[in-house]
Amino acid sequence: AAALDGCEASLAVKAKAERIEAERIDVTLPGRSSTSGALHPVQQGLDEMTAIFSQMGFAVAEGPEIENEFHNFDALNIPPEHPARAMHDTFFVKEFAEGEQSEPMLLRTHTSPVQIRAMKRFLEEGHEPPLAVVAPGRVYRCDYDVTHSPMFHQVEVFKVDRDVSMAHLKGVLKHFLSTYFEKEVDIRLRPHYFPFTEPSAEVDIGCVFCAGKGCRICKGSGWIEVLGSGMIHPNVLRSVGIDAEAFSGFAFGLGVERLVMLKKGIPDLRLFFENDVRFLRRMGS
Ligand code: 2NM
Repeated sequence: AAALDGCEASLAVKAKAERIEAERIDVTLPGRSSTSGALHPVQQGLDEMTAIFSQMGFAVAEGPEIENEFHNFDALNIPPEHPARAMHDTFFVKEFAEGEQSEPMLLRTHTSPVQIRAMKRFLEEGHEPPLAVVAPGRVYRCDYDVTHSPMFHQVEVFKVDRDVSMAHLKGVLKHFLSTYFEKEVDIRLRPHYFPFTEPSAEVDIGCVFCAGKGCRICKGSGWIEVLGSGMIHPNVLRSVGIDAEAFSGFAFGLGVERLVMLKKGIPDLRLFFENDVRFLRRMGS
């Protein structure tokens, strides 16, 4: 019995020694490093731009990517024969029946249908302008070359109230562009045409690469086109039931990829969509 006790005791000591050895931790070993992901540069840009407008008091609105012709075209004063409506510019999807009726459906070609929906909802809820909305999101066009992608991102902005003028448009643009580019930028409005605005203007900023001296990027002009804008066409206001005699509004739309490229000096649009981790790592915050 004594021999057995002795054996038991020595086995217990041995087991404990083995357990301590097995559980030994070298606290001097380096830790396991963790890698952290980052938002895609386009998403970062979209968030930054949306935040600037949000801070100015614009409400953020989102809406469906599959739209009907009313919200994407008709309500925006885009005539039935307009080339943008053609199959070769717009992705139509198989018509689907909503209830009894079936109507053509498409991938939205801009985020304006979100604006139209926001205006309609606001009026249905019994409100009167002022109404100011920013609509960020994906849009789709049948277009694919060095400077065009079939899917890209837009931010569109509008404000409707009594006595809204182009001066308000200019002020908002100047504040937005200077905040986004983190420096005081010069802006210039050039007459243009859009069906949904009258008057319409394209907006240029003083070249962020050469400070207006003229370089390859601005093709020697000292100016870079950054977005399209104008005063909302009375037909657009009427299509959602806003009294176009009493109210006016400004609106503009910009391509997110284009602005991110200008801010970050990204030379090729395709870099955004190739998902090469070397590019994504370099752009990670
Ligand atoms: C642009 C240029 C000019 C625009 C118009 C509207 C709406 F719905 F309020 F009428 N949203 N965005 C607009 C105006 C967009 O993009 C180049």
